[in-house]
Amino acid sequence: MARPLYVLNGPNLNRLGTREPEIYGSDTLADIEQACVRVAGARPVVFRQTNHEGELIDWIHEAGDRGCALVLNPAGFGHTSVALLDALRSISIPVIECHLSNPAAREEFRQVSFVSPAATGVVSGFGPASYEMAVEAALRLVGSAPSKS
Ligand code: DHK
Repeated sequence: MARPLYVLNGPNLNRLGTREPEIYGSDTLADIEQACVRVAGARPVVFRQTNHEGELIDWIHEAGDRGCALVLNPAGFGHTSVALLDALRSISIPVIECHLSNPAAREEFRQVSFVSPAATGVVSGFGPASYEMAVEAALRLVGSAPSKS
C-alpha cells in the first residue's frame, strides 16, 4: 500500500466558504479536499483540519512517520509558531507550504513564515488552486503521477 499524501490545515480553515470570501474565496474546505483527492489520483490522501496547535504538531509527526509528503496550510500558526517549525524540522519527508492568499502581499505580520525555512517549496496566492498545485508538486517530488482529469 502506497504511503499516503498528508494535507494538513491549521486554524480557521474550517470556516472557508463564508470566512472573508473576498480574500479566501467561496470554496469550502470539503471542496478543496475533493480537488486534492482528484489530483492525487491513485495516491491516498489524508486530509485534516484543526484549530489546535498541539494537534497539528502531532499530525505533522504522524505525517513524517507514515506519509510520503506533506502539504501544509499552517494558516495563522505559520506566522507565530516556533513549535511548528521545530516539528517540521523533526521529519524528513518533502513539505509543501500552501496558502490560498499571497501572505507576502498582505499585512506585514503575515510576511513572516515560521514554516518556510523548513519547507521544500511554497505555493501561495492562487486560491483553492494553490492546493491542487501543491499536491502536484508533492507528487512530483515523490515520483507519482498526478491525475490528468
Ligand atoms: C490562511 C490564514 O488563515 C491566514 O492566517 C494566513 C492563509 C494566510 C491562506 O492564505 O491560506 O495569513
